[in-house]
Amino acid sequence: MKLTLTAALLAGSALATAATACETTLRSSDTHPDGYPTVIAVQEMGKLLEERTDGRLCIEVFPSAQLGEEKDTIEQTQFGVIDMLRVSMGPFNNIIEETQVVSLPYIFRSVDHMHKVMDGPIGDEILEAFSDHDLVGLAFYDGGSRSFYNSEKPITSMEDLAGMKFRVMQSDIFVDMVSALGANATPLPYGEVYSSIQTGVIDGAENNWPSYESSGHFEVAKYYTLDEHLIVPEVLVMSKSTWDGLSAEDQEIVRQAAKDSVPMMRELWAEREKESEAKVIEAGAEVVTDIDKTPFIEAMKPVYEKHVTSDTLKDLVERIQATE
Ligand code: BDP
Repeated sequence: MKLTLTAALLAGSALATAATACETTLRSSDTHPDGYPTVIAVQEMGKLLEERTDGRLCIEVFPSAQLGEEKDTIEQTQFGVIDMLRVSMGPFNNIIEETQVVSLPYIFRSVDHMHKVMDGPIGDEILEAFSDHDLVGLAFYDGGSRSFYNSEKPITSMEDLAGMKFRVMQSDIFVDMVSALGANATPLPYGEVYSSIQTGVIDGAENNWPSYESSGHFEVAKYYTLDEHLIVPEVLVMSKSTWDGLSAEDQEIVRQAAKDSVPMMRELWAEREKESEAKVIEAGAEVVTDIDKTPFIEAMKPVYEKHVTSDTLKDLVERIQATE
């Protein structure tokens, strides 16, 4: 039997939790359900923390948006009500300017390009930007690439999107991105997407394979078009007030444990992308893979013109594009 990395880690974590008694348990929020790569990665980071601090620090992950939708949990983490948060960079766009650069459509040529950028000095600068907003940026996780899906028809060209209504994450860039493609955007919390498609309030949304699958959106929106307009990394942050309560030594251990969870997360992600794709296709999703992205990329010029106006963003865009 082939035991996947996910299954192996889940089996291990059940044993580990049973034996734990921690001095301080950090509460970490995630919108995704148990077993999702981001949730497992933070649980694994918690195990590293527990080992490396001799039980001074552990992490408990609250999955499935138990602590709230992303926009609210960002605020709660800034206020120190939640200690840690794994979230998409998208919902940070209206708060932290530097995060906007990774939300620009087609800014990354590929996931490899995104890794190169986020693993280097540009990624460090973006993590650093969180510290002006009562947060500490710890690490970036994978979020694959995002594509459109809908309940109405297969989208085979940009023209097919005309007049359709899509949910986007709560960020002005995504609203303008959808408008530039000739469609209408409705910013909504993630948890409202399923019922909004089901009741016809929107025609569809956009996301990566694992989210499209785990949210069940494929059940109500079976047409998925691989236009891959966004590659938005995920970020793991800690509340500044929690951080300030840690010793310098523990801060360093936290930072390192977060970084050490990244390679494992990427492996889990790659595995899950394939599993999710296979699962939705098996369940009847119709996938359009043969799509000419050139018109989509060209249509994004006004989005860049409107949003990339400050020196900070212009410089980041230039350096990202120059990263080989
Ligand atoms: C998923 C991200 C999650 C976002 C969600 C969304 O992992 O953080 O909440 O998309 O579209 O891919 O809101």
